[in-house]
Amino acid sequence: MIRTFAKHQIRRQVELSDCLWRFHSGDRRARTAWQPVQVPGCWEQLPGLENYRGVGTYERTFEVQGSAPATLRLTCYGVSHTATVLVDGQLAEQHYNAYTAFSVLLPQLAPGQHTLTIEADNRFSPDSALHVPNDCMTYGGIIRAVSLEQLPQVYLRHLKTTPLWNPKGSWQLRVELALANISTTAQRCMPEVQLPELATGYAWPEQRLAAGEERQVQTVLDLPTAQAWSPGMPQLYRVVAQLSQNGQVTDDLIERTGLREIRLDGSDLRLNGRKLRIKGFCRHEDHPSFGCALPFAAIQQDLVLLKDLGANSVRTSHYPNSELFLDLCDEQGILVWEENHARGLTEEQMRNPNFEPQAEACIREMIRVDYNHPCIYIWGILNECASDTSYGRSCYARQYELIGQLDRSRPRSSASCKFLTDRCLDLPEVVSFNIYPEWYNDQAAPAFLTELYTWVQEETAGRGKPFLITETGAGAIYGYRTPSQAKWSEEYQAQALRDQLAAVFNQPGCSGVYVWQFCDVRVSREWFSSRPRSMNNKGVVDEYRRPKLSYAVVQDCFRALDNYRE
Ligand code: ADA
Repeated sequence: MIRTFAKHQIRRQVELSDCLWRFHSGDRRARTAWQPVQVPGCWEQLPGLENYRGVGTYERTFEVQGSAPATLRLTCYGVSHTATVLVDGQLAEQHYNAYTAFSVLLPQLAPGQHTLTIEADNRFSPDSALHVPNDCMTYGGIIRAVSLEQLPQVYLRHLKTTPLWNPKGSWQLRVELALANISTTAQRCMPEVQLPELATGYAWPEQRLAAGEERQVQTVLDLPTAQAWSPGMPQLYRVVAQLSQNGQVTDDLIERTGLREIRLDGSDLRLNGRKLRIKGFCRHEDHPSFGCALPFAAIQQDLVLLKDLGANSVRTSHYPNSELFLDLCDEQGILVWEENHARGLTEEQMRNPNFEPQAEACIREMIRVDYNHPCIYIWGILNECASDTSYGRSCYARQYELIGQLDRSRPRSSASCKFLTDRCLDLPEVVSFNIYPEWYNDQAAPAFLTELYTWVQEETAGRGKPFLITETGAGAIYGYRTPSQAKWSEEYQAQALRDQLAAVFNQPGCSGVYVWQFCDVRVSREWFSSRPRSMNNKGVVDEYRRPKLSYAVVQDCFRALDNYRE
């Protein structure tokens, strides 16, 4: 399953999960035995490969229909963490980063059967600046869907929608459509866009594209009868783009939009004019039965629990999440802080020559694919990286600038742990900190937060900006109960979260919180010494989603608070 709605009615798109693939550990030349596996999936779920860090090879065949050669587009939505893609043994594409999609055109494939081979490599090395030994797990495999599309000579390459609240007091939608002529001759076509649920649309004049030409057309649609998207009323509308040639519809591309406006107002974040209160959880894509390749049902089950907890937002810590997850958040009105892939990198790690290209590629790919999701209200970067050094600051500045070029409709932020030393608070629109009073330090939560907030307001350029606590929590081993309330007990975690959340929601000027974290997750073996069970045990549920005592504490707190602060 790629999306929760049909992206095409006309164009033929096939998800390559209709049958098992064959897999063996080692690269494509290795002579290890094949075994049948499902895709998406992680090889850590296979007996004997639970801790395998290396290269794995996936392979299957696919058909080109018809009697003439055809151009296909192959899309991999997530390969962890470095992909090498071959078709009929010929190199087609390579890609780094498990959490962003990539596509490659396969031109003029002959009718009949072809072989697709994908090598996935999850090794740590200087070639990988973002997937490093960490307080989370880099799994191995084809962790999200793979699809093939048969493309016409001129096709709809991209559809971007931006909701606008116009001064007359009604909604508009900017629609940007990218066309591509992949034939060897000039082509004429008629692009149009429709919003069926609103019975409106627009048809552009005929376009003539030279061979190989790519072109963008755009329009702004007035939507006087449209309903807004919000957590309480997540109204979505289909945006259906079509391309006609010689009077026949030859291609289509369907997206969804939600009409909502995120605006900064002093120290407040306003959603459709109302002061937002964030009641959120940080969530890793991690599960003992699926690794990071959670199927639709497992993702939705997590969202069922998050809504039961009274949460209205999820922070995709610390990487872009699957579009299935984002679609479900769009449909259920769950706000998302989505962030590029980085966690706790030192200045030395940020000086890896691969770091900036890989981090910036992740930003480009994340925003390109996820831009249309109304649930995403903010873009985050570089969780707890070296924002307290001048070199680190230069990297933060370039990445904030890049986001600003790609999307001016959303604020930017970064979850920092550089208390009293962060040098980047002038750069983002929203100031965010991860705090663990009563866990990593024994300072009482209110005093710790007041000291931090006062420093930001009095000593930094972050003063007066919206302020979020993007992590707070404590560890608890599921089932460890003790009247002494020792650290790692469920009782201690429950009390710490009670104190931390009270401090956050009593802090004037604070727009809300993300609890660290939703569920216990697997971490790299190198982190074993500070992570009992080689897990990050700060979930309010364990890895099997069994609730700890803290579940009811957070639920009581979140349910008692409205989504808005006024
Ligand atoms: C940091 C980090 C999280 C997690 C957390 C913890 O805030 O951002 O990924 O490692 O610490 O559990 O200590």
